[in-house]
Amino acid sequence: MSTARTRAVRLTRWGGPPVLTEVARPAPTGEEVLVQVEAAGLCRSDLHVIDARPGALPYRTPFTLGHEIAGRVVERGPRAAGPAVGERVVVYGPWGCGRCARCGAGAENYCDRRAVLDRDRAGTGAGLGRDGGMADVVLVPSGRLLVPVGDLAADQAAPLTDAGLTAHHAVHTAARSLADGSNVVVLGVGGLGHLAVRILRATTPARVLAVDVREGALALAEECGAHFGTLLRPDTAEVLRGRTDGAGADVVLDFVGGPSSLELAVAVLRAGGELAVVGSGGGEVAVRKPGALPPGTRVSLPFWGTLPELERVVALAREGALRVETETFALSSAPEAIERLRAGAVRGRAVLVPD
Ligand code: FEH
Ligand code: ZN
Ligand code: ZN
Repeated sequence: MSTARTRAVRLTRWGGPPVLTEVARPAPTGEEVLVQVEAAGLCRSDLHVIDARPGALPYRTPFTLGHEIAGRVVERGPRAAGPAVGERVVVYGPWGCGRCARCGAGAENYCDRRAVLDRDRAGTGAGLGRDGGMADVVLVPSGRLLVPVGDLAADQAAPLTDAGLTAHHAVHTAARSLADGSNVVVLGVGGLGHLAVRILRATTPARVLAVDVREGALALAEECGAHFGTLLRPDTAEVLRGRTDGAGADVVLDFVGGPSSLELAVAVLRAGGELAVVGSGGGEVAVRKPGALPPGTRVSLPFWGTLPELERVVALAREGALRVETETFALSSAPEAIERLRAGAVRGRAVLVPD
């Protein structure tokens, strides 16, 4: 009996280019669920995976890329639970052990057994050592990892699982400092930053001040509801303090995480404020006393988000409170999309759609 073939964008060797190739269509067993992919978002972390040196990541090549997935359930293993065949879903991306206390609470992004999974090179999720969603189909280990999306458009749904969820988790982590009259600075208004602006305006009373190096990104920030936007320049800290009556930022959400964004964060933080470093841009900030960080600063390194938060993000989108700015590309144009993202030339989130 011939095995059906499907297409996938795969990393076949470390340091090599992703290639669109054919793979055997997987058949779900046990609790597994097979999802027909309708859209897969492209993330800066995909670039980190693609560019990783051999041995830098605890994954074995070859595997299919893509950890931001929306689609339709097409087949279920005999012990599968969750959404039925035919239901449209998004895939929760952090695949933990499924058994520890964190996973039991839906926080597989903080699985207690991550080190064991890494040691066993089991992969940390779709497109992250396990076959992902830049493909025609994706095999999901369990129905617990699926969230129904109803008739939400696929290009709107897929980015919710990473860009939306990560932005929501970062905002939620700093929620106690986002009271009425507070000021929040969003550094980087790309795939995650623009959704953070929308989530801040939809769920908090804080004044939102956005910073980016691109005029287009500031225009997007304004469309998403930012109260103020400014380009990153040597005097940006003074400009932001001027806009906050000298107090500075109660919260800084740094979606870049690079040297210059963190330098600005330290310069603009209010005493007793919060710094959430979300982006992995290679910057660092010394946490010491006395030091550059103002007294009382709380620093967090939020990572992805929890299943309950993903359900909340999907609900916000289905209520129309969270529209994602996307640029769609055909699956076969994945290399072009990857290079556009690398060049910072994508408005909002790049989303691949099987052609
Ligand atoms: C995923 C996997 C590894 C590192 C970072 C990420 C983020 O894209 C998740 O939001
Ligand atoms: Zn990501
Ligand atoms: Zn776990």
